[in-house]
Amino acid sequence: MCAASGDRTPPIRLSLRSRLIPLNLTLNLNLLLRTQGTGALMGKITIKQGDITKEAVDVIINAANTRLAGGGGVDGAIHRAAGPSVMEECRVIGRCPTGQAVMTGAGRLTAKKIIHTPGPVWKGGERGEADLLRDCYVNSFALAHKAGLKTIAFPAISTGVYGYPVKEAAIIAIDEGIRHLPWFEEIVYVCFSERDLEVYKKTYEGCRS
Ligand code: AR6
Repeated sequence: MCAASGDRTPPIRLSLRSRLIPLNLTLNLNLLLRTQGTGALMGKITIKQGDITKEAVDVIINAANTRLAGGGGVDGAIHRAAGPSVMEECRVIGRCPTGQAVMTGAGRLTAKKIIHTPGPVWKGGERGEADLLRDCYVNSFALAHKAGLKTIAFPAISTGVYGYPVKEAAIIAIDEGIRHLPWFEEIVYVCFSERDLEVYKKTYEGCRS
């Protein structure tokens, strides 16, 4: 687990073998299973540079805004690539508070679904930004898990227009990825720039050691 990220238990419950138990307990159980040599529950984490709209995963995550109105950055790229059906679904849903997540179809994308999650705007770090960003990951993972989706790709939520420092955001993103790995076959972090890719790779190494 990533030491720099604190010890906050996510506000969700995930099922494992049809029982509902707190996430921290299921992770402990998974560690136990792994030490007993079954490792079957573990997925893999992939960090790459690229365009998330091209990812052949079950679900891609969109760094949306609370109005689900589309915009620039990855949000614009996803809506352009997916086509109008996704925006129509977003209009029906209406709004999504910061840190929460909603799911739509994926239109023309290879992915089956899109999860839209509005990240926090960075205001210096004292306005609950870290908790809200963590909520984006926790709620996206929970929604994907509930829908039976096994492969999931994230952009660097909040680190573009919303100004969240990439290193701090990467720690949260990867920490939550490691915590949720038992429920997914693959978790992909798609970095748009080479600089972000380096930050993510270093953060991942730091979290593992
Ligand atoms: N694939 C992967 N990552 C991308 C792509 C892409 N095609 N395009 C951009 N990025 P941002 P935010 C990266 O600004 O900070 C929108 O207008 C980008 O380089 O897209 O959460 C929404 O409507 C950066 O690393 O999202 C909201 O209003 C990361 O995606 C607002 O921006 C996130 O940058 C959300 O701002």
